Amino acid sequence: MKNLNTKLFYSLTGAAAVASLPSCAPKQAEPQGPYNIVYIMTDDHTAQMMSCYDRRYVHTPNLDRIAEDGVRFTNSFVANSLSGPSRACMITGKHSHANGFADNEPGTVFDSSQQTFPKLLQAAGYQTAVVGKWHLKSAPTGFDYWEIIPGQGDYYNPRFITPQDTLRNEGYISDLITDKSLKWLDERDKEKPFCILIHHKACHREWQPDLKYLNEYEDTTFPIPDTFYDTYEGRVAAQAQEMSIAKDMKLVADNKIIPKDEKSRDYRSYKYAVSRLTPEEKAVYDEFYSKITDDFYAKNPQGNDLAEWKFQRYMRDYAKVVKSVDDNVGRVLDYLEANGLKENTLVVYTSDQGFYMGEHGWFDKRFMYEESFRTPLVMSLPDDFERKGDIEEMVQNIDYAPTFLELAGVEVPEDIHGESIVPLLKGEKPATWRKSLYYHYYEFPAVHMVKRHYGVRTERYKLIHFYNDIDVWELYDLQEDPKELNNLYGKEGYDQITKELMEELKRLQEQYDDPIRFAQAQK
Ligand code: SGN
Ligand code: CA
Repeated sequence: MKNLNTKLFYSLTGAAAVASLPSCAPKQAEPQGPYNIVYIMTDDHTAQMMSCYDRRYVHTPNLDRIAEDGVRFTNSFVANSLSGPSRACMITGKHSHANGFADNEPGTVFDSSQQTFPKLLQAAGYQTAVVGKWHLKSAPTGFDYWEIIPGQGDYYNPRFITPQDTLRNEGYISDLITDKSLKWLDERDKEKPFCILIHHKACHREWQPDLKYLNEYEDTTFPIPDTFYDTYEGRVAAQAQEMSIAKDMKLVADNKIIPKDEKSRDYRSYKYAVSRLTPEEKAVYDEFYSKITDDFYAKNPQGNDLAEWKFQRYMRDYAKVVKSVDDNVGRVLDYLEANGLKENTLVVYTSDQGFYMGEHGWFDKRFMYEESFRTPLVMSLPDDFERKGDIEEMVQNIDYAPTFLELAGVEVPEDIHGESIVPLLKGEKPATWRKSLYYHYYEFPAVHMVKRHYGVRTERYKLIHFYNDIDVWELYDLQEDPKELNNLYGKEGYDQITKELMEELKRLQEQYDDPIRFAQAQK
């Protein structure tokens, strides 16, 4: 591992020699060895539901611990706001067209023979592991150890797949993923550096809480976002989506109403939701949601009252699921501290994308609008890095791969699209840092009916092109209109900025070699 140390030293200090360090060398100039990487990622966990980003809704003391102790990225984004594609971007460091996994459709399978950061770390002497959600369909490669959930997995008594078999496990998914991760950490070869991906199912739909937390947040009435009743004026694609809390969120599957008619389709949906619970657990679940159901029928909400009732149920269940995530992140942090690993380990907490918590009246993600284009990102840094607080530069999930590689002293391959954020972690302000981000979403027609689009975002503006079945552009001034309600495309006075953004978009599509360059409407 000596080579790793040397390379790392260069990258941290820019110094030309490492052979004999003077004893008075500053702390930052003495890397303690190759850094370990604990990369925790949840599913659909949005920054609005983390108290280190947003204090309106929930309390997440352990996620906040990471941010308080380390850094919080205030401009963190994904490249394609959907689970499988997002995971493919982060593991390859490349946009979707280059890694080949652009959507979650049945025919899309990750080509696991391609270059990924775990493979490169493994080749450099790291021990590598992934536990939890994988969602790339082909078996994981580049890992010494893997134990994943099938597809979206289950919250209660879930199955896990290993190279040998698929087994039902007793317990709640977030606890189990953490148990398995800590076990691996305990049993690993302690002579080698490691990289573990702890990838949770939570907080994915249908937000099923740990039964011990059913009563949490029940006394909370969450404030309704001020865009909840958005009418999507001037935004054709937003009008066509099917991710509205009022219209598309399901009373049974999502809001957990227990249907009375045992012959109905709804009843089958309820039976499916509880199918993994033991009879004792089901009794606890039924008791809780029966009360909710009775209250619902007593109130019989209609119109806006119904939409707001669904919103409150959604927020409460989601918040409970977040509580389990937070507990489990705390367990990992405690483990690292108790085992003397904290000072030499990068801990990353992020999500596969952001999510709508009622903004624009929605749940789900996919759009290049801020709530789902963004993703939370906080990191606790090895002691050699003294950077603390907020990092405001625009970063994207294609940046994780080159970052981890640089931290491991591995050369970053030229074909990776992302940029290593190590300079930002060292407190540098590189003048050449990216000034714009590229985004491309593909999965249409599909669940939630978000049309295909690509776009560019700069610090102030966003230009989006919805193509494929329509040919519609949108332009937002994020400074004047941060909630993206006013599409300025084609409006008087915006010709110049539109032209500049079009050029920037074209430049990015050329730089990344995206074959869809200014696609024309396809009928
Ligand atoms: C499922 C969900 C959708 C969700 C997709 C993709 N429906 O189809 O709401 O958008 O997954 O999510 S569900 O009723 O089956 O939960 S992703 O995070 O995996 O990309
Ligand atoms: Ca997701």
